[in-house]
Amino acid sequence: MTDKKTAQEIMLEHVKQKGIKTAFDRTASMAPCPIGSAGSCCKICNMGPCRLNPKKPDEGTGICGATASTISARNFARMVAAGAASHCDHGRAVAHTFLLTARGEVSGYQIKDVKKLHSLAAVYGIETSNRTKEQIAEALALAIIEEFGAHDSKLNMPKRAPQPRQELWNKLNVWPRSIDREVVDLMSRTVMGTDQDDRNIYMASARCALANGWGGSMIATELQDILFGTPVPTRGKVNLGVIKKDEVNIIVHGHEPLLSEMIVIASKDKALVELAKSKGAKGITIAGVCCTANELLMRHGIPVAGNFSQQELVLATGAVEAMVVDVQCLMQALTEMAACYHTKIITTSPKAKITGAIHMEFDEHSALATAKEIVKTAIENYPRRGETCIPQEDTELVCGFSHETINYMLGGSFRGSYRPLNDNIMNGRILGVVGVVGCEVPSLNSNQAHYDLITELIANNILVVQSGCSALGSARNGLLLPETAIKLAGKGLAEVCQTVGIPPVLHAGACVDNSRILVAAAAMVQEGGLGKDISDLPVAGACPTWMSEKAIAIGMYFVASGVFTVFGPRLQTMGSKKFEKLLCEDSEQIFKGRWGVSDNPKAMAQMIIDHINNKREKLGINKAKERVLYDMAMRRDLKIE
Ligand code: MSK
Repeated sequence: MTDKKTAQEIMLEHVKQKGIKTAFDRTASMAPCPIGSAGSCCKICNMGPCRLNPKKPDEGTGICGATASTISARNFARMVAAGAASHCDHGRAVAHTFLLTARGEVSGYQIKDVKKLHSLAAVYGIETSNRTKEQIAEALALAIIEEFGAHDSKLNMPKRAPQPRQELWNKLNVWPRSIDREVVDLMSRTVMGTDQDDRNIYMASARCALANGWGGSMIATELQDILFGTPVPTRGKVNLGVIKKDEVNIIVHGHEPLLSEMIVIASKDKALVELAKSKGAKGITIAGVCCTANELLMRHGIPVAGNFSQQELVLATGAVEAMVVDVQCLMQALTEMAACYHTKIITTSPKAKITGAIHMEFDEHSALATAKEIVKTAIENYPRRGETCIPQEDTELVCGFSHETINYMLGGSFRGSYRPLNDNIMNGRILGVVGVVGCEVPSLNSNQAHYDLITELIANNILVVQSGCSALGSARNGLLLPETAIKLAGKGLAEVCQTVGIPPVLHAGACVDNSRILVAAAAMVQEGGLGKDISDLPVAGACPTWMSEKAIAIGMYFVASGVFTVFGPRLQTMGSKKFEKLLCEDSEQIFKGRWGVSDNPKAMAQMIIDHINNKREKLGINKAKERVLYDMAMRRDLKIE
């Protein structure tokens, strides 16, 4: 990072001069509730809310007698349930569109990745011979939709995990039965007077989180790949400079790419481009924010204007004709910011309306028509544009590292394989692999926290796989550009990355796509040489800063899959040392994976490095094998047996 003012800093000064407040100002003036942030406020009934003193962990109880540990566990569980619900509902929406596409009831969508369709059909035991791709897709869609509401079944996707992990889930009774059931179960058991045992609540949280990671999220990712294409390495650009001064700018924001994919198509419609020109614009630019941005970036190289923390700043450029939002991570303050300019905020989901926004509802049956209407609305708004302030800063990046791409890049097109990765971990050139996820929050050190952690990891020869807003922050910092990042990587990692042609920080997609990391971990185990379960691998998870409940659900499915996962700067559980011990210590005995917490990125990196070294020692690969160049004398000394 340089001393030059960043685009974000320029925009923050700009809005300050105009007297407009943003989330950065509100963060500075908002002192977090110390009781809530310790997870010690119980508001699940009306006798309280009962507030326990976080300075005296585990002392006192609520009116009903609930201990700090039970209160913390319930609050934690409800975050897991909400986070899982949102990602899984995303999966449901995609499955619904997938079914309509298979039946030919919608236009604009198609079955693009037939190879992936077949491999997913195999997971679900769907017959593929003598069937068209549409027939296979319909059978697959019906089987998947069934998994959301089944009463007493078992999800299919966890069968992709290594055998010992499956056995452990069975033994612990945490194999998810169905997606909706696990969310309902967790909400129901945490109502006043039901489950009062912290460990029992924690186990149910794990089952619900697994229904997300190895269920709803994985369904969303896989079906989106089949519909829109599995990502391959793609170049793109990130930062506020991607907004064009002389074009109609449409920002897509949220998570579900079902409509935004159609907006990309609509923006290329000749009649609409001509209409834009007739209004004095040179063309139409689509740019993204948050994970809708990640989805379009990965598949089409659509530029990214910003991540979660910058959504208001994107509007403050004054150059956005319309911001089209779908679901999740939308700040309510968007409409207030938009009102300072000509910008129209357009909501599109029946479950995500914002007071003051225009609502143009998405329906798969008329998706392209709605998309065209939205683009037209933006174009007609262009002449109303006033003064603009667009920082001229954008950074190039390479993204698109799906599990299939990593497999292909490492092993080649004829036989994709994780063998080179496993071999390089075994010979010590790569120490291990870490999935770095999370949200950048509107504070000035959030981006720095992600940067400090990642640069420390790659300097120590650890390959990083990233997703969500964390990945977009790294892109802004130039870490997704192979040329830049390789300079910061340790010698062994840099050597491997240069040979294979990958950056040391791999962008794997949106926050829903963390399921790709699970599939990659399972593939590493299957490749052999690094143990029999995910928990044997020299891998870890990290989330330097987080905002959404989804992050807690993700952390929980990483841990329940056997991954040491460190969160920062805090978990909302610190009001109970007992519950904290369950998460950060006892979890290891239960799942062979546990939580960690640190508010210091360097310390977080050290925890991870120690963990990875520990795993390497257990695997007997803790000594880096130096390459020895033999001279003639040494060759003569070689004994031939
Ligand atoms: S959008 S959940 S701020 S990663 Fe997925 Fe970004 Fe976090 Fe939302």
